[in-house]
Amino acid sequence: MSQTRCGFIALVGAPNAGKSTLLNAFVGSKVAIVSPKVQTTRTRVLGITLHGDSQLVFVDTPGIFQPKRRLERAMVAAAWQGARDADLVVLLVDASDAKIKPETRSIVAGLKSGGRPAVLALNKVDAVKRTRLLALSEELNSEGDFTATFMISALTGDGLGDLKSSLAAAVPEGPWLYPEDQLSDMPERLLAAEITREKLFLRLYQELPYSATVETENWEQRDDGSIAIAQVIFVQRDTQKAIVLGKGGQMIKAIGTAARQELEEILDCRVHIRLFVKVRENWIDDPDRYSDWGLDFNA
Ligand SMILES: Nc1nc2c(ncn2[C@@H]2O[C@H](COP(=O)(O)OP(=O)(O)OP(=O)(O)O)[C@@H](O)[C@H]2O)c(=O)[nH]1
Ligand SMILES: [Mg+2]
Repeated sequence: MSQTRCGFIALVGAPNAGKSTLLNAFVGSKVAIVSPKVQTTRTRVLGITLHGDSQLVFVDTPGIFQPKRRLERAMVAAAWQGARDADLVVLLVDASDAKIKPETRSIVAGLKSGGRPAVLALNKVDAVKRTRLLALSEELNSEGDFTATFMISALTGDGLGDLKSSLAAAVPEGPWLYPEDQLSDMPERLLAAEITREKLFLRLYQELPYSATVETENWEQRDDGSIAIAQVIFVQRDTQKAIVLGKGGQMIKAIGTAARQELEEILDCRVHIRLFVKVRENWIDDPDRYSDWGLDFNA
């Protein structure tokens, strides 16, 4: 029998680089939520996949940026922890940005000073000119310590095969740590809450600059095989509650329908969702709101 390999591969990068999109593409299933808004991912999310004799455990992390508030500090701390715990680190950079973001520069410096060689992946090649990619690659390689550079599109799949084979060859020898068919370690209740948060963000990211969070309060497997889920959307102000509800309750209804449809696909059964909106001015400073995500309140 050939020797198996298994390793943790952290995906790090500035907010919006496409880390969660890449994780989902590698796993071939929606594991982490994605939005055009920065700071979508709040905590470490695992996506597990096989390549030949290797089991690759991808660790999606929140984007790394200069944190100001408590939740942001906890998110950035979780991201660096993800990088420290991993066998390999992939730094994802949005190549379609006109300039290298200061956040990206600080991650490059942080990896270097931590003595962590990383793989550089320039993402969104579908949206950039080739000449720009080469210049960007040169500039980043002169600043940081990268073992290899890949040009990819997490969206179209371009270049993902090469990146995956290279990572599969680089993870350490050892037994597989997860069952072959496991895709993630995220509890279903949390995944369901994340999906609703994604639908909320996709519709309202301009009106609700991340002052909302979602929790699954109840999860009931019914005799007819369907699942009934009750969730609470926490917002900080009455005006935000009105926005989430929408005229005649239309907004919350649309969010619920979109979340239900996606969950039915993932869970492969009928799903009923009931959504409630609660105003909690200080949810962002409430330790209870952090524990579901495994974030450190005191980071
Ligand atoms: N054109 C293009 N867009 C992409 C690509 N990869 C990701 N995106 C888009 O970039 C946006 C951000 O993607 P995410 O995967 O949520 O980014 P992230 O790095 O996880 O962001 P945070 O969780 O906020 O740190 C979304 O609108 C994606 O559809 C790509 O290869 N090409
Ligand atoms: Mg993300």
